Amino acid sequence: MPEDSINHINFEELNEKAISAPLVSHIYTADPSAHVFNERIYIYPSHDIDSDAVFDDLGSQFAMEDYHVLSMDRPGSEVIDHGCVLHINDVPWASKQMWAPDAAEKDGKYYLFFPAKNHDGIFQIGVAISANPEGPFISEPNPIKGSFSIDPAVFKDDDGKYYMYFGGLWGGQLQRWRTGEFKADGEGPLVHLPADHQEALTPKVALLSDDLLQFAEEVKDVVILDENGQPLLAGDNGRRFFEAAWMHKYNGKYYFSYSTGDTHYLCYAIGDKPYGPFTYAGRILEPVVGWTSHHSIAEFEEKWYLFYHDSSLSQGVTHLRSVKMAEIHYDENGKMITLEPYIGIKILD
Ligand code: FUB
Repeated sequence: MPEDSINHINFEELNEKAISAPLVSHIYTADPSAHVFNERIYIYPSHDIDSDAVFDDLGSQFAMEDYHVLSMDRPGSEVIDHGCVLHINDVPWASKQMWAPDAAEKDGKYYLFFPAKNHDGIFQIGVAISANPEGPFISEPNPIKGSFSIDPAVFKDDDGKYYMYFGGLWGGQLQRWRTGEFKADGEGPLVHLPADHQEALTPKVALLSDDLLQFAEEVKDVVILDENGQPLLAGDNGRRFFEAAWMHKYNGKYYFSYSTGDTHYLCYAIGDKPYGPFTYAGRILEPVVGWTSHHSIAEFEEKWYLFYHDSSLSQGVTHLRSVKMAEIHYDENGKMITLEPYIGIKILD
């Protein structure tokens, strides 16, 4: 969302029309990854803070230093903040910017997956472990070998296999890995991006090892196709992947969802296998207040919920966001009904 349009928003009216309120307001939280563990809803968000970092298109202002875990008995019940569960000072390999995390459970242990910049300024993805879903988590000494970029989302399939989806453009550095090696040359978010007529950069996926601490295979491309079976193009900004990957399964189909970044939509694409390909299927959420849009999807007692964020509590400050949740619905063909975050108010035309 253009920064100058924030001046035109009446936040009192916007909050009245919002389909949901921030789940917590004592801290800023974003990028919610929700899971149901032991019949309780756990949310693993980023913990947004104000900082002296410059405001730029590489997201330097997202200078987060730790993670909190939120949980609740059920939708609408009291939300507990379990406090700081992992701090960057306790992650030997990381230097700054603890961005969107996710979590998974296996054999009674809980794994927090998180991106951060290493000491060379390159994003990688790490793992931290706890005996409890609410942490605290102890970090592994090194990041996942061969990991890069941001926004890990770990999906457990019905056969017990775990896959990590990840990647993000601009500040998330995915474009710098086009050749398989990190290209450090050039400055700014647009360096190394494909031209508009070329195929869009793809998010990534890898099967995880049995202990969930490493990739068990080479990283693969997640291809998103258009209605003609062709890969989406880089210039298709309203539909192509930007960041915030998520996977859920509905009626036996794989739903890969993501943010389109600079066009501010949450979209999804449907496939028959965890690796895809996926065919673009539509929008989940229209633009929210704030530049970023990021989400997860989880089922609780046979209802489906979208966990997302906006910057309404901070009155539009891009890097001070608040986690929210709203019920989602599917039509009889499995199409997700697009949510408007504020009834009758469009943030973008
Ligand atoms: O929170 C920092 C970054 O902003 C996330 O990693 C992106 O998905 C975007 O929400």
